[in-house]
Amino acid sequence: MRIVAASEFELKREVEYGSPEQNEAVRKIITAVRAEGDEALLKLTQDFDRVSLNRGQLRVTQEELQAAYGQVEPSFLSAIRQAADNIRVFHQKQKRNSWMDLQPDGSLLGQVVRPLKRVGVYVPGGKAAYPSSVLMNVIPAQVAGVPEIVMVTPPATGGKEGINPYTLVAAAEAGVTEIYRVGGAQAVAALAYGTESIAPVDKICGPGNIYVALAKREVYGDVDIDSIAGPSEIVVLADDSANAAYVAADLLSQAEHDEMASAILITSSASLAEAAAAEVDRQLANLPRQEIAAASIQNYGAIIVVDSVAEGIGLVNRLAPEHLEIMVQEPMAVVGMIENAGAIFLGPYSSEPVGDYFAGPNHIIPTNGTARFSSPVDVDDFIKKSSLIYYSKEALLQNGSTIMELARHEGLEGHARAIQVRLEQEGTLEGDQ
Ligand code: HSO
Ligand code: ZN
Repeated sequence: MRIVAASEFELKREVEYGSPEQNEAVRKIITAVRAEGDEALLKLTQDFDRVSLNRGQLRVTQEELQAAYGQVEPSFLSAIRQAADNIRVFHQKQKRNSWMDLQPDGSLLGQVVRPLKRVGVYVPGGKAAYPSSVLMNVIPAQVAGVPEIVMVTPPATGGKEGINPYTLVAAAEAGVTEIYRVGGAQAVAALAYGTESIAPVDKICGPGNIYVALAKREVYGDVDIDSIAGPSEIVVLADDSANAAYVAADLLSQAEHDEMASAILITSSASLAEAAAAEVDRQLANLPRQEIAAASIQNYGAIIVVDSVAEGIGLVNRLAPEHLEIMVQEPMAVVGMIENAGAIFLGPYSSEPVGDYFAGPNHIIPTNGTARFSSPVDVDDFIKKSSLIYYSKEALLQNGSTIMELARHEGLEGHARAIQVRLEQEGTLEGDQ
């Protein structure tokens, strides 16, 4: 793994917007699904997934769900339940209450918080179908009170084996209410606009391939979408107290996600830099996903040596990483100075996978420097708020002329008169015409 001085380090950031051909293909798919509904879904599933389904097979049945429980190990079920409990408890803390404030003049102001009614969660097929990500997308929606949570996922290629049973069990445990066997841009179109079998949703979440990402961008505005995730990122900030084997293992834990994942160590210790670089090589040698992790380390990885932890903090804040691990003598003394990071892991025992799977905070976290202005997925992503305004007669009489003043400055006489008519009927119109 390359070791560089802070002054030499340049961050590579690549955001995928797709080729014109890919965008065009996605638009065609969306148009077909809008025009032909289920018929288009079945045809596109045949074309792309090589699976022929009839309309009745689009929805996964209760029996299939039951069968999936029979196909997973009891230890998996127990693990997913413990993780789901922790995630639920954490997200319950984020719930907001509606509120109302009674003013002395008898008026009331407030905010009504309501869950979205129907949410769609995309789950990719194949190896990228992470049960943990199903929990992370679905549980916040469920805690928010969303009554209908729909999952879509491509049918397994070849058709016969059906959907990954681990995905199905995670979905059921998290509280998904409907599951459809459809993937790609066509699934996003179905969720956005509805078909005979799939009712449209208010928001579409979850990761997918480039076609899914482009489709989400395309339907945004007609429905809400979550942000489009980039490859995983980890920054470890460490001093000479850190254990090189732990640092290397944690870097590799994210490098193995994707050839484009980025794993960066920032350290004030030249000896840790050397030791961690050697450890990365040693551990890479027998990592099952060696190829992916090695490519990530090669192209996007770096060990950056800084003069001090303070300089390292400055660099972290500029990178705004998705995940930050702080492995310095006193992590609690550093955390207050971190301005930009999606999730912060403190000390030697808070390895990133603790958060990826289990602790409770969400693992869907802003990437590509967007932690500068955005936050991990949470309950707020699945609610909406309505403002409440009740003005008493007294309040209107007292403030009416001020409102009219503002309206007339904007040249909106109709607005002013809506107030004026009340002031005229109800009493005083002091100092006004
Ligand atoms: N680290 C990934 C989440 C994940 N890890 C899923 C394992 N499974 C995204 O930040
Ligand atoms: Zn991960």
